[in-house]
Amino acid sequence: MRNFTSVHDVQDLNALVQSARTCKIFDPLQMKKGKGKTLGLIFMNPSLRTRLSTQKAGINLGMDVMIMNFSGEGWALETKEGVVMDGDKAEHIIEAAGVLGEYCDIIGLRSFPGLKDREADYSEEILNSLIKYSGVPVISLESATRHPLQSLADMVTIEEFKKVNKPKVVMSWAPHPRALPQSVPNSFVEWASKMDYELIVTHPEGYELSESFMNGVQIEYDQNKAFEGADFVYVKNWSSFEEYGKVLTTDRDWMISARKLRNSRDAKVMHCLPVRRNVVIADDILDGSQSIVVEEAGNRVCAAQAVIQEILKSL
Ligand code: SN0
Repeated sequence: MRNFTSVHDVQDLNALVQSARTCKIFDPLQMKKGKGKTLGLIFMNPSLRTRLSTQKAGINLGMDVMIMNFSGEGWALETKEGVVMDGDKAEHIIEAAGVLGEYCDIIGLRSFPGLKDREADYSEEILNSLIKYSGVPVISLESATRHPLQSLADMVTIEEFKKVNKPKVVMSWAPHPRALPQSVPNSFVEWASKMDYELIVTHPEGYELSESFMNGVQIEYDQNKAFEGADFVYVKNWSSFEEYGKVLTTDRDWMISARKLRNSRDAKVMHCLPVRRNVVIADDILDGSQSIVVEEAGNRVCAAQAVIQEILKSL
């Protein structure tokens, strides 16, 4: 594997999930794998889990890790090619990427969508320019359309907690006051549909995700019905794909609470975090035994480690 931007970069998904689980067992030899190599992590947007778990993964592999917050600290970046740069953007991605490639052996990039221009967001301009001009492997730390490190950690978490061979996994939309990316849900369906799960997506009408990610995954518009017999409920808000970037409803009735899950099979509740309490998920779930959101976040380290380890093999 050279780049890690989506599940399509993964040759053997089950082997990668297994490798992530193995990374949890401390092995002193792992510290040698990345010795003398530099991992650069570039953030255009805020981060807690992705930043620290990827840094920790790099440290566990013996790498040197450099982190830079571009928003605020870097030069304002131009990403369009062939433009006259006489505005407020001081540096072009072409040079910035080339320079990062001089300093780093692997680069991670977080770049959220603008949620205004669907075509621009879904073309993944910044991520693709970094791949094109850096000359080194690139890891997505959540791009405009996907969050593959999160999804890998999610698959590891389901594998760890599942009690039946083929669990019923329900991804549910939940209300949120702001317009959020489709990256996490896009990525989750893309990964979960490749696993041996009964996968169902539930959301209000108008929140259909792009068919290129859904690929025929079943939608159940009745959330209560979707939750019947569920083993896992994966909660996430996203803004509309069709009416791009719009918040169509904030209907509080879609919030996940203990009452909502009473017909599930004592479903474990997952969320990528940060989660707004009593808007997205109620306290009675987050403070109870059904929530596995912290364990899920813990798995971000072994997921990142398995990916970096795989890329190091190609260097
Ligand atoms: C991001 C998202 O993609 O939805 C990051 C998830 C890993 N979440 C947010 O931006 C939440 C912001 C908020 O105001 O609650």
